[in-house]
Amino acid sequence: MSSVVETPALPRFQPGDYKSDLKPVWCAGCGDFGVVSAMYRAMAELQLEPWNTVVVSGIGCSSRLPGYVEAYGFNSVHGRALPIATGIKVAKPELNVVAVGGDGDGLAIGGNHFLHASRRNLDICYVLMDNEIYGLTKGQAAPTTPSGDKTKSTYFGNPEPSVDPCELAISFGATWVARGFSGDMKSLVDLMVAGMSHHGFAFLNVMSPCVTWRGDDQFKVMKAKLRSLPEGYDRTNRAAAVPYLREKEVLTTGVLYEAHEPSLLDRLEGQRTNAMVGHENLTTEQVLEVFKPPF
Ligand SMILES: Cc1ncc(C[n+]2csc(CCOP(=O)(O)OP(=O)(O)O)c2C)c(N)n1
Ligand code: SF4
Repeated sequence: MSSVVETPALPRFQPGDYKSDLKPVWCAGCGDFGVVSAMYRAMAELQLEPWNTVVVSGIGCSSRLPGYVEAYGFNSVHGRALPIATGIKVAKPELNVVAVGGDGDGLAIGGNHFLHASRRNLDICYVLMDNEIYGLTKGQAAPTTPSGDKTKSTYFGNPEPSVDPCELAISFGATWVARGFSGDMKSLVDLMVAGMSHHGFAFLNVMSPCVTWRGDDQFKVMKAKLRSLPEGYDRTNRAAAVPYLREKEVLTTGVLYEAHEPSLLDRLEGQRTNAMVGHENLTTEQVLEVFKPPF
């Protein structure tokens, strides 16, 4: 009897299949290269179909990322990645929706949308590429620029207190919140896979150095501040992350918070189902008559 050795089937998509024909124009050494590479690997791990996936961004160096991914993409308007991602998810819930952008895009002009996207808890994975500066417009202070830091717009040192994006996401109602580093590929891929698989709004804050406007040692500075969560950390406790996020000079990485709650679409579907009890066999015209506003 001849023995047939079966070769295991290769996955349908390899990381390289998600690489578009567009060559990134980021500066050599920009942390965003690590983020897009991690995204190719995470997409391959999840075997996401490019034709069922959309990557949406605002404006900024980091917001160029959708152009480098072989999927649907939308490099939209400054600060508007999340409302556009929300519209896409509501109109086409079957799509995998990933939103990306910078700390300026997402926390300054787009800060209001971050609040509402977090609390609506739609199935969107939001990757915030945090270089603590406005890169594209040449180095002005952003909401994550540490207080006291000199930038092009804060010559005597940043007079404003900075915000922690993860603390904001947790208090706004995001149901999965994590922090990674663009220089730690393995952990970043794992975080992206987990965030993209999460049911609900997943927020991933990726520390991603800007070598041009934050100094070419920002990589080292960020790396020196990274700390992992301790063994036994309870990520289901909403308040547990806060002390770690408020530690000065420390950037805590890993999954800080995770909860399993209905998304906005689940809640709407629940309302629709309840409202239809007793009206199951009606025609569309009859449904419109039953639910006519009483004025
Ligand atoms: C309505 C509007 N306001 C301001 C700008 C100018 N602008 C473009 S990108 C940007 C900030 C980009 O910073 P960030 O989102 O942190 O991305 P990075 O370039 O650092 O990746 C600003 C202020 C704009 N394009 N549109
Ligand atoms: S300016 Fe900064 S954020 Fe923009 S591409 Fe260059 S290194 Fe990256």
